[in-house]
Amino acid sequence: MTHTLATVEALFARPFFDLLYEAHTVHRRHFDPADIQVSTLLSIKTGGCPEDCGYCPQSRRYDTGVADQALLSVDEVVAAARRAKAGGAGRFCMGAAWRGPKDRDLDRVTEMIAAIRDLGLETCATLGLLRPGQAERLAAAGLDYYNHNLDTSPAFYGDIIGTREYEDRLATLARVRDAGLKVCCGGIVGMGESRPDRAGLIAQLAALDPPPESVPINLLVRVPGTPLAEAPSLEPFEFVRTIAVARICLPQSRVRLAAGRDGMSEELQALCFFAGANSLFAGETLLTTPNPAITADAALFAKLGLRAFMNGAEEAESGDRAASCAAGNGPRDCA
Ligand code: SAM
Ligand code: DTB
Ligand code: SF4
Repeated sequence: MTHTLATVEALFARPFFDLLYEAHTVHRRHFDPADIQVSTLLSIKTGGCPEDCGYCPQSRRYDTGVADQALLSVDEVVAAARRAKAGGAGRFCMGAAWRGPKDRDLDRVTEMIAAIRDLGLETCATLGLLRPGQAERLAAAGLDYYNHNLDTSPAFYGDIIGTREYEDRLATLARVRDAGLKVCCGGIVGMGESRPDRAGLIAQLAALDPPPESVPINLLVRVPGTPLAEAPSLEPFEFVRTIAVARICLPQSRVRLAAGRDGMSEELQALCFFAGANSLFAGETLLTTPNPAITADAALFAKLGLRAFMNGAEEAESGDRAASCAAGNGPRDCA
């Protein structure tokens, strides 16, 4: 189904319970609502980034107190991936504070990817803009997902970022797709954007062909020292609406309740899961900012009857893939 800016705005405008009911109905048609995909993040290269993204504590233009850290060693990253697996994660996501990687950087990152895959984890990387040939190198190393966010609507984008264009992001996403990687692409809300901007972001995501397999919806983490440190807080029901609209417009994608969970009540997170979020980042730090404790997430899962979704790599190990596909909650390549 085609979603224009106008149809997405119309979804946002629906009465709250009508919207939630439709989103939850769509959700159940495509997923088991008890399954939550769990990723763990690690910042493999931190701070000192030349870009000017107004939300980001890792830009060297802002004084945020984030300590710079050069690219970690393969051993350090593999040790973190082992801990993530022991903590219940199915996917390990590596983030780097680069405008984009140098070919030399990819020598080490590709080694990391191969080693983490060998642990039976899915792999994801978010390294910035990719040049021709770089996505192919990541795919050859066995990378499953590449994360690159559109962040916001085309109209609001220039208010937040000056050092890269919307079109640059779309070009990287096309390279990722053409290399055969799965796409993780979403955005951030709560940056002072309008509702039409939130609708514009979702319309752009839904227009990607094919749509991204994974869609992180981040609630801005307001970091002191960044230009968005004092952004007005987003009304919580508006955040739930954003998740619900994303679910309706991207019915087969995993919609991730991404950054911003640390400040959310259990009740708000539960509403987000009901509205169609079925993925999250687990672990006490995102890239540089806090995230709920694993014990807190485990308690919430128990209260709500949720469980960590078994990913493709684990299914291959345990032989449960066919059963999961038959139940209609397997990976998208089940068919
Ligand atoms: N440097 C690479 C890039 O920008 O593509 C990869 C890392 S970057 C930190 C990954 C994503 O994290 C950004 O695109 C943005 O969507 C998200 N992000 C960064 N700072 C955030 C914040 N303070 N709150 C919410 N999301 C944030
Ligand atoms: C995404 O959409 N959110 C994650 C991940 N992809 C890389 C990053 C959130 C970063 C939040 C700010 C920080 O911890 O530095
Ligand atoms: Fe750099 Fe990525 Fe942060 Fe932008 S979001 S400043 S590119 S690390």
